[in-house]
Amino acid sequence: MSEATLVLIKPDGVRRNLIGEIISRCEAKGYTVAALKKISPSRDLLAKHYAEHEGKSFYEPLMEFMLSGDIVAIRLEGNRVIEGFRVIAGATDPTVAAPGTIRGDLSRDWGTKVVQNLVHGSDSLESAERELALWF
Ligand code: DAT
Ligand code: MG
Repeated sequence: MSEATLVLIKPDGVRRNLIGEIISRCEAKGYTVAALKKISPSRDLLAKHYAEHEGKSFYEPLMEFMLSGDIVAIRLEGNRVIEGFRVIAGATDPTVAAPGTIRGDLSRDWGTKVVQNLVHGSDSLESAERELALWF
């Protein structure tokens, strides 16, 4: 049976008109966009989404950044898509993310308090199920 993950195109990706580029990379890899919506999430939804990071130094800047503009939420499907999307997304820090990845090719350090790295991808089966239920 096929797997599903939550992909978010964060406000920097939407502002920079990279929605098509990012979705193209997911489709070119062979994954299926099963559901997609552009939304302006509430603080409550984001707090649930990022509950694991509450209390960390970058938590407030992260929340402010995620509230700074529209987000595109995608249910992406395919065998091993949770792991596979994180590979094509690249490392969290865009400065060192490998060339060929979304973050490595399209993002960089802008000197902000929180890393702006274009995309979110669920990091485990449990996270994917929890996050998909929050956003869809
Ligand atoms: P990822 O998005 O790669 O799963 P994460 O879940 O650890 O990374 O963190 C969520 C987001 O928070 C991440 O995309 C960017 C930001 N972030 C993480 N660690 C950070 C740090 N040490 N300094 C600044 N921002 C950070
Ligand atoms: Mg994460």
